Amino acid sequence: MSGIPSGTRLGAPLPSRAGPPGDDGGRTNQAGPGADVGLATRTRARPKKPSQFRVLMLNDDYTPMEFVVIVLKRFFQMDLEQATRVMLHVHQKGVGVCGVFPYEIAETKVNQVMDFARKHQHPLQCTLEKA
Ligand code: TYC
Repeated sequence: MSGIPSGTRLGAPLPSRAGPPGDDGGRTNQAGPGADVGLATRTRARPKKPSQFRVLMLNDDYTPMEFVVIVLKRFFQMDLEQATRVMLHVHQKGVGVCGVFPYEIAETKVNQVMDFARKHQHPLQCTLEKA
């Protein structure tokens, strides 16, 4: 383990871009050859790419297969074939990926699925995990 958070971009200089006075886009804090100290903490000229989250569907014994297919089509824009494949994967393996999204979108989808399942009185569970 390097101690550098995953997602930290090493080496590649940032494209130059106008910023506040004294902001050089982080270049002055870039370490020299062989030294990675400072790279993880340097000032960012631009916000980080939002981290991604997998939305997971969990199997249960009671939710009808047809309902899960409807959910996958409605909230994850899958066609019938894709939705059926993912539903069967979850049915057989216990868990499956519905999609990968920035946090707020992933969280919204989880809530939409859970609300929809509750409204139809099915115990279907959906959750998210960092990708
Ligand atoms: N196991 C359910 C059944 O046999 C079907 C099912 C599939 C339920 C996927 C949930 O995420 C799920 N009716």
